[in-house]
Amino acid sequence: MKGYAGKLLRVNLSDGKVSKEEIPDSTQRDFLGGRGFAIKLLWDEVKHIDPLSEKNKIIFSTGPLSGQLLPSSGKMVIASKSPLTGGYGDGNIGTMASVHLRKAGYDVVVVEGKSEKPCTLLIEDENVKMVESSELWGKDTFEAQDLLEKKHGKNSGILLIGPGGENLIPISTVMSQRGRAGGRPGMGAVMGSKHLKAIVIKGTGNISNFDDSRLRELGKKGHEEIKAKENLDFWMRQGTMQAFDWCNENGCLPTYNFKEGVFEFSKEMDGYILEKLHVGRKGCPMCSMQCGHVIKDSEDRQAELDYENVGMLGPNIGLKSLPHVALLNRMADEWGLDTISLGSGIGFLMEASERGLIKEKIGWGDFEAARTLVQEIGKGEGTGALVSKGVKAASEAIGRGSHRWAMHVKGLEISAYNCHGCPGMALSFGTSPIGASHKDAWIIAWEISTDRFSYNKEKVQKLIEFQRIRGGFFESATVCRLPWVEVSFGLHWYPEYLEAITGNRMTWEDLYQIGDRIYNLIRAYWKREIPHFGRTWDYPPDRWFEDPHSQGKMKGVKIDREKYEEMLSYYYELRGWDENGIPLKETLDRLGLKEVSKEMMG
Ligand code: PTT
Ligand code: SF4
Repeated sequence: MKGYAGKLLRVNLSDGKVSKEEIPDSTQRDFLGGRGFAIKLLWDEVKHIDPLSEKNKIIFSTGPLSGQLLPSSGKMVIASKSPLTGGYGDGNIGTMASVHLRKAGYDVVVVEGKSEKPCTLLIEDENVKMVESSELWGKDTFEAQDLLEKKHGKNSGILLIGPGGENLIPISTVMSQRGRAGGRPGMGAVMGSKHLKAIVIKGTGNISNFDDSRLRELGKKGHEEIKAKENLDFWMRQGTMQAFDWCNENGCLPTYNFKEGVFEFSKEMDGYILEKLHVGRKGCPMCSMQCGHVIKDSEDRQAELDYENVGMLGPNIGLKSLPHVALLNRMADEWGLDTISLGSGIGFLMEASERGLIKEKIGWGDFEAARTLVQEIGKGEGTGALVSKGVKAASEAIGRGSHRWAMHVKGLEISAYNCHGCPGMALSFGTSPIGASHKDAWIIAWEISTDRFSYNKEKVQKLIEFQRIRGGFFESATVCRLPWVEVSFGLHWYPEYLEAITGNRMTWEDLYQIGDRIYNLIRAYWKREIPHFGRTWDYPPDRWFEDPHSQGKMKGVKIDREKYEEMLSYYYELRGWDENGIPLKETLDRLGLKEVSKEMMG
């Protein structure tokens, strides 16, 4: 199909074999790209294996919109069977590697097997080879990025892991460009398990689109629309950090391991403080609203901050200094550890210490202790080792009721929204297809601005609409969703882009159908890989049901368990799943997944 290279590059690191395969038109049509291609490949090829064994595969996947001259299109999905959750895992990264991969003539790279020695995969158009890179092993992601840029050029697309991934830490992520991260559910560890330190991509070709001049015109208009948006100014000043003040105002800032929703020191570290400390801006390729804000950390080195990072490494661990948070953020980037899981793990240890469940004394807001813990977590040593496999594993190791306040869903740590007073957002975390990520349905802003405390059907319907747009379309198309979310960039542009790229006119209804197909296949994957998977995997932690906030305007608020169950049942009904959350045969068949239903139902 036009707009796709139609090519998948497969590299086996065990024997060095490289092959180039056609991506069937039917896969392009039915799964669109990105996450859609990734789950199709995992369903077909990665079954009942240990995620850190050489039998696992890691997939780097773009979509038809990736790398095009369109707003915020420099994105890529990284997916695998997750070593953190045991189910489907993916993340979305902004990187020059996305642009170069498309120019090199591939839509997807699948890496399988395991190299004997640490290696870098070098993709230069047609030429693909493994290069031994023992000299990079052990280096942090900033140092390794510098060395790779020196060797291959500043402009090449580089994806790499830090010592966290090398040490097979299940909360490690993949990094790019000193500050872009992707693959929260342990994608860094999967690369590490393959001895794959980095992928370097250099592409020199062009994407062959149906109507290039129309696409150029549409892209130009899109960029112009974004530049004219009224709320762009505030976005450029604070980026994702504009959520910080808003969350505190609305009692949903994760504070003291999600015990509270307001932080008494919030004014010392919010988006307005960020504006004062701002020394530079970074972001993804092809973006005219770049959101990465750089400040000087407490060691006077540059670090990039985003809301999730600040929420989880700030209030969630009781830390109130933005330069200190920036330092922890930079360390996470160097080690290649996911900041959300890291902040959740450190918060968990602080609470365990407070409750006397571990012997170490780690006080809330203790910066030096947090700094030591980042290193321990990255090495899987000392006290930090307890949370290096995530808070679910930590609570299973400690026991004594700690699962009640281990803040995760399906084994993936909850991102920075405390939902004691947001049942719709709690359901969004509960039903997200990778575990507790806000990626698929950030319903919280809509929820707070409408009927916040209710458990009505409209909320569930809205949640599914968001999942279809965010988790279905944006993850598969594969482009950044923030122009739409943050500056109200029109959704109507996207079918027009697709038409100029592929020549096919698609409606949003068609795109929803693709999203539903992807969601059902991901759900089937969880069930196939974890036979006891079911309804209880869609619950948020007990803390949200049982420990009401003790402060702020949300004092006394918590979620009603029975009403949550009702919303969940309605969610399953709308999705065409049974009461245990498993797709019904007729749902899979209707979505063209007959082979899947056959395999599942026997
Ligand atoms: C995403 C998650 C997020 S979401 C953040 S901040 W956010 C954290 N960033 C980390 C980081 O930084 N360093 C680190 N070591 N770990 C980190 N973990 C956390 O990872 C990111 C932006 C952001 S900033 C968001 S909301 C949007 N996410 C998108 C998405 O998921 N899909 C999509 N189509 N568009 C998106 N646009 C926005 O991208 P994961 P990035 Mg990311 C330093 O990785 O696994 O998806 O988890 O990609 O290039 O860094 O851009 O307030
Ligand atoms: Fe990247 Fe931010 Fe631009 Fe999205 S808005 S493409 S995350 S820089």
